[in-house]
Amino acid sequence: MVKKSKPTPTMTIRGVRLFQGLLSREVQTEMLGQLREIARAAPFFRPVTSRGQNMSVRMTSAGTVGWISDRRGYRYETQHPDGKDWPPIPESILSVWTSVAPDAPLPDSCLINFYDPDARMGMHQDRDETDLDQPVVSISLGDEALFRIGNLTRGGKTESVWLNSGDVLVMGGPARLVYHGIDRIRPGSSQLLPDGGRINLTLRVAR
Ligand code: MD6
Ligand code: FE
Repeated sequence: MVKKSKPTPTMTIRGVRLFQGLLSREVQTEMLGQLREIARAAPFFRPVTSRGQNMSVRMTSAGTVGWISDRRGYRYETQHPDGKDWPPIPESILSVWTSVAPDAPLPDSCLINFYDPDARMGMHQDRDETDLDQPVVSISLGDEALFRIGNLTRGGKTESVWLNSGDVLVMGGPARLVYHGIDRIRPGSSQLLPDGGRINLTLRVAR
């Protein structure tokens, strides 16, 4: 279980609120087991950008809608590319949302990204959701990742922070649309995933 009382951020960078070490090892292990079941029903796939480039992360989703990227562009869809509904978002993951975003409606989508040692994510905004007043909550599991935070427009000075397994981050309010990305992961920095790598969960109110 995640603590019910509203936690205080350990750090706020450009309005992005970071809750370092919010999830105990036990909670992380429970989530990992549930994510394995999700991946059995909705296997990870490597998204292709609208320009035809393979992304380096592998993705799947849980919830009533999941995030898809292919030659037709980015969008939320009610089904996995295999044609099946996405699995529901596990309670343990929903409870992180209600803990750090108690005033927001429940999320309908949980994007699951897997990073192998060479994976990264370029600077981007999350703006495919219908109501951009609702926050995005992100959970880091496994190897540490260098998270870069930029500005509301592309370019300019940036600040970086290492995200560790069990850290939770909230992008809401004026920080909802800041550019951000993952420069690299630190392979072997966590023992949570037996074969290494990093999983990032992003919870959203998509529709
Ligand atoms: C990642 N995260 O941590 C990538 N997006 O692997 C994101 O792109 C992200 O952490 C929106 C809000 C929080 C995030
Ligand atoms: Fe993002």
